[in-house]
Amino acid sequence: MSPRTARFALVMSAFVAGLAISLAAVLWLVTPRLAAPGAPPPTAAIGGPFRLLDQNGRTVTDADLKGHPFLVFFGFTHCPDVCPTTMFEISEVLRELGPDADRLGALFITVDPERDTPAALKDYLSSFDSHLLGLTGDPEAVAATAKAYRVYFKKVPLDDGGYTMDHTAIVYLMDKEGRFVAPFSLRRTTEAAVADLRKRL
Ligand SMILES: [Cu+2]
Repeated sequence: MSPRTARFALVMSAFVAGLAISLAAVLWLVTPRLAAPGAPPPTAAIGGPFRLLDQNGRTVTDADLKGHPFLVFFGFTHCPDVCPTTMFEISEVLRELGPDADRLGALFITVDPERDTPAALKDYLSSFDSHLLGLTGDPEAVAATAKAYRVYFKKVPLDDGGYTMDHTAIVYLMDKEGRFVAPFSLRRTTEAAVADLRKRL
């Protein structure tokens, strides 16, 4: 082989190897994961039992929500933008639902129980629709609930000595049995969001 042919062969084999790796990656992504026979559907992996305190200091468990579909959002009252925006948008949906809002649960679960006491949640939620239930608890109970919903959160120190929280910002729609239905999109008109919820009531 001339040096030129050898170089060409080398480049070609690197190209083919790269192609094979890409193809394998694509196949891995598009192949549905095989579940064990009799295993619950993957959506069952989101949600689960919890035992927390609401903004009035009352104990609320997942059992209290049985029989009603519900929305769940994890956040914290010191959040500068995402949480207040989401709470505002959910409030718009609840208002548009009118009396039907009584047949739906809407949970704001804090990822910052250190600062978000029931009293802090009560104060925060006074700016939003009164159907919203703010939930907190001891850090272990909150962390277990977040884990059940596959919610990521992390304390991030700020320059001023305080801290903020990084967190998953998905609104979950759960059915009457407490099973995950789908992420609930607020990137649509209030009417469209309400029509989606009415189907579940
Ligand atoms: Cu937030």
